Amino acid sequence: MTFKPALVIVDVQEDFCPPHGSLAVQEGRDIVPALNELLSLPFAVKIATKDFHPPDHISFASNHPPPDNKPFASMYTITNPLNPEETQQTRLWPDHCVQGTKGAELVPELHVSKVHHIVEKGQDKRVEMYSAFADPFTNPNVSRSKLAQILHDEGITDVYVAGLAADYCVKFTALDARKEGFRTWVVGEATRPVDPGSMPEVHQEYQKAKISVIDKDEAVRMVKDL
Ligand code: VGL
Ligand code: ZN
Repeated sequence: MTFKPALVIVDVQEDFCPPHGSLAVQEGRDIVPALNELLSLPFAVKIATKDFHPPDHISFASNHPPPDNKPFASMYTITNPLNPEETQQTRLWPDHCVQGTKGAELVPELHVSKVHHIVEKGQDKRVEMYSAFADPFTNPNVSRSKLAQILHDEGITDVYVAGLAADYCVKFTALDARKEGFRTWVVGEATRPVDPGSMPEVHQEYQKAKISVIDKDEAVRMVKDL
């Protein structure tokens, strides 16, 4: 059986980390040592993704009128720009990961020199895009990154996902990796959520999708002797 693993490190950017991030995830920066250990392993492809929004992005509460423009609290219905029949309910956020700002940078502690590709996502102001593969619309899909192409071109069999945030971009990236046909592993220890209370439900979704959550050491054991 062939085994050609890829590592996908999701959105380990200043805005998702304490102490200054506008959308800081609790302990977000604490996962970097585990990520660096993963980056030292012989994965066939190592990728870092970046949330990379224009200032007028639809997910920013600041781009909507009051009273339904409270970051974290307000929801908004996004209509597929290519199909008025398809809608998605989405959460509004503080401005974050704006192209060209410090908040959009990968954290400097991350060993980026070991990464083969940086994949940017979320550039289309009209749609939210948690997954590093594509936006959530299907009929039709609006925006795709180059991630699927890279993984398929390399003949990848297994995708290991880690990073931020466990309940948003990591989750949707892992679910899409599975949909793309890869065996998919989430390195739970090397993620942190926006809402810790949401994680039992996330784990149920993983179970349904046949995605395994593993420890960092388990990932090390699987990949180290390649
Ligand atoms: C993310 C909220 C908004 C993430 C991105 O990377 O998980 N969360 N944009
Ligand atoms: Zn975002």
